[in-house]
Amino acid sequence: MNVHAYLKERQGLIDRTLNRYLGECRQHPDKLFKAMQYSVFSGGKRIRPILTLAAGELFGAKQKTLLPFACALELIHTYSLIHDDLPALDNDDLRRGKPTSHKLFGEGIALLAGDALLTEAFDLIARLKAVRALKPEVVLDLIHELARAAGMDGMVGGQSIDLEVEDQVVNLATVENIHLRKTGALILVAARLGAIIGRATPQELGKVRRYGESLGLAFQIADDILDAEGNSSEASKAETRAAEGSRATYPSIVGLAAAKARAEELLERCLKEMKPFGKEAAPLREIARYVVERAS
Ligand code: GRG
Repeated sequence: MNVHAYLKERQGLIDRTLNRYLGECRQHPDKLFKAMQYSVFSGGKRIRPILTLAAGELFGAKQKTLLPFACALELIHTYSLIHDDLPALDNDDLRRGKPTSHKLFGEGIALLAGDALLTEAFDLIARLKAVRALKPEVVLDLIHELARAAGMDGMVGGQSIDLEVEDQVVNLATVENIHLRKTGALILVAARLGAIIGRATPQELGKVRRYGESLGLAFQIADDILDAEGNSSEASKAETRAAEGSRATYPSIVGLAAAKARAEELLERCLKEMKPFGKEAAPLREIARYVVERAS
């Protein structure tokens, strides 16, 4: 399987679907909608929605039922990036090599664009016909999983702990806990949503959970390795942060070689969890390889 061709095809599908869903929104106020569109279509890799599709398809779920949840996740991810870039948090001028939302639209509109994207994510799920084909109790479970992963128990909670320990000397366990929540929760839930829609058994869901947890942590370690080696579009930010001494990362605590070894170990765990599914799980295996090998 050619993972790059696979990802490109899937990115196209997600982009077209997001474009269609946003096209159906109330597109006013104009400036707010433009700010939402700008960040949604500024070159994200779409890893989270692609994971939802891949996990769902492994269990035979229909693409049209998976897409609303996949796209909702991408909207939530986009909101988190907009807010993370604001002066109150990371105060970044660039994201994906382009001006951040608040640099173009002002802080107030950027804040609101993030809020609106988060709300729109749940509106999508509530309004789309394809979701109504699912049993109401399944939809509620999916919404519950998504909300928990995005909120205090997941991404927002992780970001909050990250802020609390800023400028403190932290150990590896704390860094892993922050990563598992701040970055890992959305990656994990991306795979879980697909598997739940595909009616995976509890045993299968356990495998998907362990795959998603390992992948989430590996994703952040790989991202930090790319930053540390100056190979990411965010590398200049990492340099600034390193100069300020504000953020503990896996490579900064254990060094680059050990961070790479840890990412490889997590990749092996992902592959092990997917082994029983045979060739049907090739996309999930290749996504994990892609995430880790980007940084090796
Ligand atoms: C502000 C609510 C709130 C949360 C902030 C996700 C997050 C928490 C902050 C974003 C900044 C950051 C470094 C997060 C770590 C996760 C990460 C590596 C995000 C980038 O994800 P990619 O690589 O981004 O999937 P693209 O650009 O491809 O969409």
